[in-house]
Amino acid sequence: MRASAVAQPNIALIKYWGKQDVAGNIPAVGSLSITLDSLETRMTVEFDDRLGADELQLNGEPAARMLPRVSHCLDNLLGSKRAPAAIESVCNFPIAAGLASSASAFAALVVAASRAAGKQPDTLSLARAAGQASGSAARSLYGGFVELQLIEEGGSPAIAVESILQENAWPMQVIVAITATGEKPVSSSDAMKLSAKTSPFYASWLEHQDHDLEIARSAVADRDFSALAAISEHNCLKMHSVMWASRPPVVYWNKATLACMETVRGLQADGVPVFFTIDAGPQVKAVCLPDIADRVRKALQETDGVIDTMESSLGGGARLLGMS
Ligand code: 2P0
Repeated sequence: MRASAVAQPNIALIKYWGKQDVAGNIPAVGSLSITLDSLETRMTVEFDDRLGADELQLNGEPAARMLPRVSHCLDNLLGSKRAPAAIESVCNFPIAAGLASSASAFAALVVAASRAAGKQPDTLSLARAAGQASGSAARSLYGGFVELQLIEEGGSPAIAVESILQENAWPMQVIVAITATGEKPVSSSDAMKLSAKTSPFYASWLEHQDHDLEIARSAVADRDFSALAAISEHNCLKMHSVMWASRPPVVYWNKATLACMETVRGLQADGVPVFFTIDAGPQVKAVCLPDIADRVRKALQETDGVIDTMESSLGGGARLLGMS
């Protein structure tokens, strides 16, 4: 059986940074994100006993380097006695450049693989399987505004994920300013470990996250844009401060990253409802209300060092495209 699924990346407004269980990939903190619409990864999975081992194609090319992580995710989902899989991944945006390509990839993978194996687990089980491969991927199983919480289950930490507001309940537009292409110098996983081990701000980051989440959750419930903007920018800058204070420091920004932040600040000074957020990469994501998206996009396009922009509204969670 062959199954295809699609998933979108998500952008965290309240960030996941740090792990409490590295082996199980359980985050140290909860997070809150928005799922995008027009950026996507499509995954097709077919299990075939005749294959000697798993095979992965990424945008039509063999992708041996990424295969172990993908195989490991399939083992976690279906057990290591499963048949070898042929996996095809097609991604319509840059990979490993701070645009959450692993989130959409693993979310689409768990949906396609479970159906190709004749299984139909509930969404939380799929989210947990995706999250084991990439923490942020757990959120891409759900649409709109999504919260990932940490819970205890049978004496062990686990994640619970839910959509707290559907994508069409509070429309937003996200404009991504691409300020560099190419892969990032340090993976988020490595940077998180370094932060936990060496940053003097890490303990404080952990301590205040629940409070930030509470403020963001209320802002979403009240559709209070300025409250969401303020806590999102604060949480983003706090995460980057943790990284900057690590040894060696982890700095994902470039000159254009800072220039984009200044552009957003300029728009805010003119009363435009927009805010920025930045993940483990140099790209800047501007989140705004849909009616002023053209103005925000134009301002970012005109910012020094911006190579390109991408735009997306909010989207739904990962879903099956078809089986054959
Ligand atoms: C996030 N990031 O909440 C945060 C903000 C980057 C900065 O989740 O180690 O690729 O695979 O669990 O999911 C990127 O980290 O990390 C991420 P792993 P992942 O979106």
